[in-house]
Amino acid sequence: MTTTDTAAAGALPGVVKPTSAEVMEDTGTGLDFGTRADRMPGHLTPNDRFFVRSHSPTPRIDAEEWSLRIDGDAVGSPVTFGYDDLWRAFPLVSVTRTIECAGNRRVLFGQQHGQRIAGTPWGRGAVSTAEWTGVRLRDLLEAAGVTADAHDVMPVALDECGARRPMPLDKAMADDTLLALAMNGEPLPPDHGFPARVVVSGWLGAASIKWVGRIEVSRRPIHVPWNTEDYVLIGPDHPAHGPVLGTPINELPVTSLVELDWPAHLKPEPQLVRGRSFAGEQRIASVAYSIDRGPWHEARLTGSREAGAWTRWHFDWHPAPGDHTISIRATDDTGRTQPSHVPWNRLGYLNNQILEHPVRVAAEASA
Ligand SMILES: Nc1nc2c(c(=O)[nH]1)N[C@H]1C(S)=C(S)[C@@H](COP(=O)(O)O)O[C@H]1N2
Ligand SMILES: [Mo]
Repeated sequence: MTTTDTAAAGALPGVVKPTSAEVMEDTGTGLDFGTRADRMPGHLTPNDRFFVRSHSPTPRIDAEEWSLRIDGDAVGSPVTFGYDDLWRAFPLVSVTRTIECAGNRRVLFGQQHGQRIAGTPWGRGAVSTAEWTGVRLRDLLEAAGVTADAHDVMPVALDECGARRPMPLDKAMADDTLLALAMNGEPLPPDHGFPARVVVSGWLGAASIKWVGRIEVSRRPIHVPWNTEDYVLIGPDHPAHGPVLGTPINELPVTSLVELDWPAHLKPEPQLVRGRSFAGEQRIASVAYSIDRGPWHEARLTGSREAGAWTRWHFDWHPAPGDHTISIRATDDTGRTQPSHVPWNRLGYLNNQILEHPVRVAAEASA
């Protein structure tokens, strides 16, 4: 049972937490707010700055009345868990994982291709990192007697849009696929999926379903709009297969951001330029930078270099006054790197083109 107050939802803001322009990037949809790249403290994104991407308003759910049902034709014994059961009956696991929306940098994609693209107009803010604590999805599936012939596992949400997206059994059984109950040491905030959300490491954000109320386990592949028409690469390089309009997105490619405003305003003095790169399920191996499209140099990687979470880096720069471009190209330990061009896809997903960050350098900050 869920107490989602739909009657009052129209009167309540779609997002519960404050989304001040000082720390968040407002996409204008009323539901989607990015983390400002130039306001990123530390390795973990604080809960109040973590980006929000919701297709319908944040449901207000009472944990006491909430439950999670696991069923479908590939479980031997369907089960229902309450909130306290989840905290007590299973080993708790914590992992640091980055969540990135497949549509991050869509506005830049539109500029690169000379078109305006439908969908949330994301700048660079649809990526954040938290330490997630919860139970392994595997433990829950085993408790429900998942059968050997299970094919797809699909979390189903309690929000108005009934968000759902399947993943194959092996991803659901992975060590670091969680049903998260806490984020950076606190119970999940309402906007991030309270009381429970899935965290699917290294995959597009849309796989990490928030406000989960049911998990369906199926013997057959499951087709729903989020893997047939949305979160699918659609275009000349991506032929349709049956009900699927193109290539469904799962693992994320290598991407980067610079921790500066856009365009950046800098003074002509020696300074550190900082940024972060993320390689989905893989580990960042190196990050190269170039100034004004000159030779590539290696940035210095700092801190954690875990697969599934972003890696921080920096380099020294003493810029001369004028307009400049900082280019960033990260590479992961499987050799995947950021391309100089990302082919067209209709919904503007997975824009991981070599980042070209515009910079204005002047003695006066207001230049
Ligand atoms: N129930 C539900 N889960 C959802 C969504 C949603 O709209 N409803 N949005 C998805 C998308 S597209 C992304 S990118 C991530 C964003 O997670 P966040 O809001 O915690 O940053 O949640 C995913 N999970
Ligand atoms: Mo997303």
